Amino acid sequence: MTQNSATMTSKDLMNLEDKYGAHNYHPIPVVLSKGEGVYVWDNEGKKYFDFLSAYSAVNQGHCHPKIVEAMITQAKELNLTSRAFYNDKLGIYEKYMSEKFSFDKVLPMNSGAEAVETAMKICRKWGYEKKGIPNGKAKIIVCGQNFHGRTISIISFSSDPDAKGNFGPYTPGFISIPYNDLSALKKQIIEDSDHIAGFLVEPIQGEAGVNVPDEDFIMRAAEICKQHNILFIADEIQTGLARTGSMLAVCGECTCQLKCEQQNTYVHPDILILGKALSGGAYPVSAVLANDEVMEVIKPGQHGSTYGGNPMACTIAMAALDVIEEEKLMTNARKLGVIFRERMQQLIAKYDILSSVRGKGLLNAVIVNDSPESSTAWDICIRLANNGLLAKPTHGNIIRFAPPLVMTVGEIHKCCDIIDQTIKEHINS
Ligand code: IF1
Repeated sequence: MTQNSATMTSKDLMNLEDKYGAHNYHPIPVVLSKGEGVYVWDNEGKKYFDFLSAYSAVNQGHCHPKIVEAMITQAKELNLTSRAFYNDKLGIYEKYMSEKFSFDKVLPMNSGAEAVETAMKICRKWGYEKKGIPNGKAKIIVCGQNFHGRTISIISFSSDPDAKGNFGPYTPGFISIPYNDLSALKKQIIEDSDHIAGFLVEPIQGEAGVNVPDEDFIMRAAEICKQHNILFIADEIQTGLARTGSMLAVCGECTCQLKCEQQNTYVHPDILILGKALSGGAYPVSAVLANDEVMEVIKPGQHGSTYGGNPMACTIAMAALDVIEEEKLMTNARKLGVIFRERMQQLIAKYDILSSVRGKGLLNAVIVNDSPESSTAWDICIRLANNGLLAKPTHGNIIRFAPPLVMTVGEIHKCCDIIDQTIKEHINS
């Protein structure tokens, strides 16, 4: 018989993971058993503000009633058919997605890494069949400090020794340039223009500690790609779907919500990759979008996945996207982001232990004024947890703050008070 977690302590449950699970993570020591909106509860019933949102998958808040409802209704009808047959939700979903994001076509996948792999396969194939790159010579330009997932091909172009080390031999065909460096991009393209099929980039680098590029980087990079017949591939798995204050981060400050009224500020990628919040955390759903000229290189039998495009995923994703629009999460993320960074600036002025804050919308990071090898950021996160706020350090001395986008102004102030109180406590300890 399976054990009942309700009768167990958090310690027991952590011990189980430690003993029976692979040690591929080092979690903050809390065991979560319930979530609602911006809150999660641990197994002992302690309530926390969630400032990770499952790495931006839970933009709509935990267990959003509309998403859960859609999920339950569909779960009772039809779960999975495979793509050997049509299903009654896929076409409706694909039309919805195409119209919402202004692309001709969608290729549905499940995890983020799978969608990135899909985009790279489409890009290479387009390179051979449309651009005329000699067989086997296609290259994709990527950026240093990138994070696009965990598959062998993706980690082949990672600059993180943990993500990459001892997983070789690596997949060839990738060239890395520094992030936010237009001249490096131009130089690389001019050197090898006939072999370069695409440029894969995060509009803001999440894993790198919320690395926000220059205002015009994305737009200029897209222009350069266009000039040289190179596909501009935006990985919006983390930055997309209202997280940074617009439906897509490539939209920048444009408020047209993809109706493209302000064409000048809107970058339309050749390939767009979405994941995470596409389901609001309820189910693994990812997608690759492109126009016909690009997407048509994929013919029957050339790519797929057992679960991709299943009716559960389609139904849940449409509900999750409806919620973003109905609850105006873009506007809210933008507004709360300004408040959060303002409040953090005040703390930075007050406490030497904090050195800066950066980010956009509700994707933010605070840099702790200590070496990445120090335990300071980790210790602060443990204290934050004790005080009812969950966040996790990255790269040793950076704390990422990314709450669900359904937070209220009152709540974000309350959270900033908790952070203030916690830093004070840490300094006095
Ligand atoms: C983990 C970071 C966040 C992503 C972008 C693709 C993927 C991700 C831009 C792959 C995934 C995750 C995965 C998570 C940690 C995490 C992360 F710290 F590593 F950078 F979010 F900030 N493109 N990001 O951010 O998507 O296959 O995971 O669905 O534990 O590996 P996936």
